[in-house]
Amino acid sequence: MRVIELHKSVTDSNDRDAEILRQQLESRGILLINLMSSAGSGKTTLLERTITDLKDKVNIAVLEADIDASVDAERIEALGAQSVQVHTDGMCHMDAGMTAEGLKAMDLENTDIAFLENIGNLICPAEYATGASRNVMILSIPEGDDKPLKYPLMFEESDVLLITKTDTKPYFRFDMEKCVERVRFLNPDIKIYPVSAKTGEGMEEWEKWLMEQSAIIKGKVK
Ligand SMILES: Nc1nc2c(ncn2[C@@H]2O[C@H](COP(=O)(O)OP(=O)(O)O)[C@@H](O)[C@H]2O)c(=O)[nH]1
Ligand SMILES: [Mg+2]
Repeated sequence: MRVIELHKSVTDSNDRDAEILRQQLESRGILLINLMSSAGSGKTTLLERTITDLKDKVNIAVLEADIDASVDAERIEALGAQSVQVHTDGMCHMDAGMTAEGLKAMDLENTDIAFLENIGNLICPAEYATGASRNVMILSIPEGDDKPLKYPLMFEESDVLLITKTDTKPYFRFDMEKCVERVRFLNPDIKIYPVSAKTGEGMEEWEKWLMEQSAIIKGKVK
C-alpha cells in the first residue's frame, strides 16, 4: 500500500483544475466519486460493503485522505481492492490538485470507479471541487436530523445523500421525514438513500445508482 504526503496545491484555479481532472478521468471511462461526511459517520464501512457487494461487477479503487494515519487504506486493501493513502499536511479538505496527485500513485488502468474518501468533517470538503464526477455525502442517524440546518453547503453540493446506520434508529431521536424535508429544501434534486452498512438494508438501491453512473460515464467514451 502506498502513502503519499501532500501539500497545498500551487495553483489557485481550483475549479479549472477540477474540471480538467474530471474530463481526463471521464475520457478514460473512470467515475470518480467524492465521498464526504463527518468523522465516524461510516464512510470506510460503506466502502467496504460496497466493494464486497460489487466485486464481481466492477473494479473499485479508493483514495483515502487523512491528516495522518493509514488505517482506512489498510481496511480497503484487506478486501483486495486498490487503495492509496494520502496525508494532507494538516489540511481539512482535498482540492483538485491534491486529488490528481493522489490518483497518480494509483494504477487506474483497470479501474471503473474510484472513490475519494475525503477528510471527515461537514464543512471544508464542501468548499473545494475535487475533480469528481459526482459528490456523495453521508449523514448517519446518530449525528441527528438537524445537520442540514447547520451545514447547508455540503447538502447543496451533493448528488446523493446516504443516511447511514439505519439499524441504530431505535436508539436515537432522528426524524427521517423532517430530515428529508430539510435536505430537499436545500437541494430538490438530491437522491436520498437510507442504508445500513451493517445489516445491508438499502444497499441495493445505492449500488444500483452507482452502477448506473458508471455506465453513464463509460457511455461517453467514444
Ligand atoms: N451500527 C452501525 N454502525 C456502523 C455502520 N457503519 C459504520 N458503523 C460504525 O461507525 C464507526 C465509524 O465507521 P467508519 O466507517 O470508520 O467511519 P468513517 O470515519 O466515516 O470512515 C465504526 O465503529 C463502524 O463500525 C452501520 O451501518 N451501522
Ligand atoms: Mg474512514
